[in-house]
Amino acid sequence: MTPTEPASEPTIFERIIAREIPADILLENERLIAIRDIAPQAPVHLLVIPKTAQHRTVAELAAADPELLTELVATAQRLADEYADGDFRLVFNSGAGAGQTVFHVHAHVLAGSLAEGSLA
Ligand code: DGP
Repeated sequence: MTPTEPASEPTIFERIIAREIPADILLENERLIAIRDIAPQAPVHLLVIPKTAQHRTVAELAAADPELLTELVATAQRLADEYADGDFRLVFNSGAGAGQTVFHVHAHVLAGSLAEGSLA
């Protein structure tokens, strides 16, 4: 970002990470946080969120920090083991046209039957 560009507003996830907004936090370490989705589309609907706000989409994360993406996937499995029977869907919405509403990369971890018409 150049000095003339305005700083973008923090996303809702940055505000959750900063504890400015409450959330049901299930797991947190230096690089990731996992919370329950506020509008669950399945009996288990969790979000795994890298703490860095640098990456908007999963492709950006994969290109910049593949180890963090690998850690995110392993974390999704751990959560599915703990909060479901170990089976889960992992959904990354990439771009507004695909339903992404928060432009801070995050994975939806879904277990159990999805709500009608939903892929998170
Ligand atoms: P996406 O549409 O892929 O960008 O997913 C964003 C998700 O974030 C969506 O499923 C709803 C969830 N969400 C939005 N605001 C909040 C919030 O304040 N708290 C929690 N826990 N989840 C939120």
